[in-house]
Amino acid sequence: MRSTCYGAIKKGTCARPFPSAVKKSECCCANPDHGFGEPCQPCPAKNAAEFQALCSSGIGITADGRDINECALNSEICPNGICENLHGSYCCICNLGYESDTTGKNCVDVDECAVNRLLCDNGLCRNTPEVTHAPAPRATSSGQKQTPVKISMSAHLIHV
Ligand SMILES: [Ca+2]
Ligand SMILES: [Ca+2]
Repeated sequence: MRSTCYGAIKKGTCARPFPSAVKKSECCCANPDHGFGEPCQPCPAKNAAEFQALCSSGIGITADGRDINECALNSEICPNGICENLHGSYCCICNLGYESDTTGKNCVDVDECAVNRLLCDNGLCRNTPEVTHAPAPRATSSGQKQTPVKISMSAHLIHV
């Protein structure tokens, strides 16, 4: 039977309900940190026998062996990126100015200041959670205009 799936459990209370009602295995096999049902119960822990019984094909697969579309389940699964459903998993395609971490499931802000120390030549570079804005575009010796965005996206090209 279908019921509400919750994205998180905070201090024992289910939080962040997802919009559509799903089966327990769609909710709990997607992520054992979810909560399920009305009243909501925490999903069985990943190493619990109950989880093995419910999710016999492992994380990301329903009880009847179908891929769980994590992107459809949780529309906010990829902050700062776009979710792509994969068989048994998902990944996040990150927005400009963000890069995926080693799991491919989180988009983290790129520290443009660390990537390119020349970004703000005569100023103090401060990383921001978006594409870093340096002072106004300026012409290079070759006369080509370079915008700050272009600099931050191609840092290793201007080390000369
Ligand atoms: Ca999937
Ligand atoms: Ca940044």
